[in-house]
Amino acid sequence: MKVFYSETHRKHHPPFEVFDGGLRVPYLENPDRMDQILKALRDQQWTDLCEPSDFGLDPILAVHDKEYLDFLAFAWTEWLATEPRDSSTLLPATFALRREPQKPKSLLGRAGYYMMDLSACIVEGTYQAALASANCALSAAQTVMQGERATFALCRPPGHHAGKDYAGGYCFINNAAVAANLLSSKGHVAVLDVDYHAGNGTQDIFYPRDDVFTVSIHADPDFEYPSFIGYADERGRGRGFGFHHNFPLPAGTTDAEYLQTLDRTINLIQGYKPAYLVVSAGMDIYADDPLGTIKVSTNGIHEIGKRIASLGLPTVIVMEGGYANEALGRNIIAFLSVFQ
Ligand code: SP5
Ligand code: ZN
Repeated sequence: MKVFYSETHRKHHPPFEVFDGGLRVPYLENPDRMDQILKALRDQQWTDLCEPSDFGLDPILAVHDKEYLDFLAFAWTEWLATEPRDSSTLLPATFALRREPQKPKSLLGRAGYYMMDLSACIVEGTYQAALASANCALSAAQTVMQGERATFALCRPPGHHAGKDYAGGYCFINNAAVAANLLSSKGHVAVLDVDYHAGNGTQDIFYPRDDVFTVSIHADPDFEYPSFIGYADERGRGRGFGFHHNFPLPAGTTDAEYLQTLDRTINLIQGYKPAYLVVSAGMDIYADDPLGTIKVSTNGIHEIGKRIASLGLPTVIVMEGGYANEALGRNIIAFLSVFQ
């Protein structure tokens, strides 16, 4: 299986994030995640590590707002120019309510406009890393369009929390959405998001569309991040109505319960008859994940892979979250190995 990966992610390594209560903690979405996965992938003879191609900005701008992308491109330089007391990472402390907010000129004002939380830390290499990550997803999509059965985009930073004009949850460019949008030029696409957190960015981006069918299984936002979106009654808008589905789960969900829900999503996707499948593969559903409360085992992850693979669709698998670094390698292998 072709695995698209770029070393450029290392340029994005924020020194900390801010947790509930204002606690500064070491950045959980760190480069070591990739090292753990790479080590495991290199041990398998069926994996073929490939550099992504550069697709330029057009396929990214097909999903994201131009002014938002410009913000990402220049934020770091502008941040240093403000001569902040602590320049280690750009983080605003005031956020825009999405009630037709005005967009201010000041850098911190725009950061608050374009960010939804205190984990989308911008540092010097963030934009470059985000572009390289999107190119991994685009390269994987192109490979599947050329006839491969399945490819893996080993994306970092992840993408599914990023919307058309906002960053959040460690995400800046929505890699899965950019890939799905490229595929949609060739046929209908289904996106299945199994990351522990609701894929709010992907949901937002495709909400009005009926040519990309989106389904997300995740911890109930009633108790978990991202709190304000990801509920079962959100089904799409306009011609997109009926083309989005959320499956919120309680804390403590076991393998058997998770797989029951997964089977429902598999049936929905089968009913849609897509030409392509994009999987937002977050490994934070794993029982020992430091951010998660869902109790899926490595075996459970293997079974999830099997059932998704049984759809028999050309599939782009996109890396999302997963913070139990020590287990990431074996969990990714457990998931991917059934697609070879
Ligand atoms: C891609 C991805 O998985 N992003 C997840 C971002 C989640 N950020 C949530 C931070 C909430 C902090 N709560 C800490 C509770 C630890 N027990
Ligand atoms: Zn997640």
